[in-house]
Amino acid sequence: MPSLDLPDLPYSYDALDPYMSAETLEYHHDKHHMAYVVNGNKALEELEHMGDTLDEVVVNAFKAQNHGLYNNAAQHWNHKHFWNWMKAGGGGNKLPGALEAKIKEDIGDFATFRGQFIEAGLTQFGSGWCWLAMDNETGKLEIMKTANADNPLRHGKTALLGCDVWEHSYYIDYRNARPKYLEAFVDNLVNWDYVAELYDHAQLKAAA
Ligand code: MN3
Repeated sequence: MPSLDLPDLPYSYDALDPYMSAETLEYHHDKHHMAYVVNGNKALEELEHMGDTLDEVVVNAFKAQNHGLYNNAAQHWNHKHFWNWMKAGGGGNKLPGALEAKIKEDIGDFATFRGQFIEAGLTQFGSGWCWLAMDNETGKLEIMKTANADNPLRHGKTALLGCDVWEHSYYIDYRNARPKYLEAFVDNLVNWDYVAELYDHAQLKAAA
């Protein structure tokens, strides 16, 4: 596949204020995400073809036990989506209907989903991510958490929503208060339209 590219943020640096500051987004996007892109490209340069798409590269790097490439390519994947999983004026319980019904069927009502998602982020020891994901075999939605760069792809699951619980994502705005950051993410930042878009795409893929 072509080399990894750092995408622009889909909003201005101060768009998510006060829930996520411009300073956090500048460091997180321009420095942390950029480092994954640069290091991922360095790892890719030394290898034969690792896949046609970023999804394939992530899964193939894991299968090859190439930790350097996996960590950077997976973090690139995670952050590409993470910027889109947030928007100004987002969050809360106004979910597109089909997605809301599916969450209710597989996980529970919104309060149950919210509680489990936040709990997964809180109990991820050290750096990592918490997720709303769909199992590719059963089609069921579930809450999961992963350490460091790891993501649902190599577990046979499709990520619909993820929250970065590395300290670089919240320390400037929340210091060590990870619970407050996770609450702000769910209540004020989630871009449910993007989550619904990924859900629709996963449905089409499952039906194909
Ligand atoms: Mn991050």
